[in-house]
Amino acid sequence: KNMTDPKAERTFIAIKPDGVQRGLIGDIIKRFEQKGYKLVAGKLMWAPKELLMNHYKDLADKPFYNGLVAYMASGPVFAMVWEGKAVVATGRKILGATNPLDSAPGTIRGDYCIDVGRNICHGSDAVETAQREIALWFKDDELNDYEFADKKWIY
Ligand code: RTP
Repeated sequence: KNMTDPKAERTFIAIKPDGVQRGLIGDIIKRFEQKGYKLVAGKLMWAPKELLMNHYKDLADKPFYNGLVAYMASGPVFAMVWEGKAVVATGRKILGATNPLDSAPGTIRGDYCIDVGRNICHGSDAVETAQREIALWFKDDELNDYEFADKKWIY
């Protein structure tokens, strides 16, 4: 696979336990799917604390870190990998600002939540972060290499 192809950029998107409990898996998948991005991997997973602590290790000194890990461990998460041109930055636009009171209407967080501690979804913040997070949450053989039947309708 040619990883220098901009259309092969990948991001890690997770539907947090509140998003799963509130029945938003389908809607969130729909938004990435209808945009034209390609689903490369997806699984429902009750994440171990060690995985979550590693995932959020850069936030370990924040006052909300323990609560964040407890929230993420409170139920299953729907973990996904999405692929396409500029999917990291665009994925975060689809999610909306971290604090749902700042997220624009039309974004996932803007449409569905209020509290930064219950903000429904996660998206990688940079291409390098995405690579780290994908490797943390998925085995190589869980990442599906395939092409859309006819990409000319998207690119
Ligand atoms: P995410 O990783 O979840 O996409 O969020 P982010 O990069 O936009 O935000 P970041 O600052 O990395 O925070 C990660 C998650 O921690 C929770 N948080 N709580 N003040 C608080 O209580 C607070 N601040 C952040 C949020 O769930 C946020 O998504």
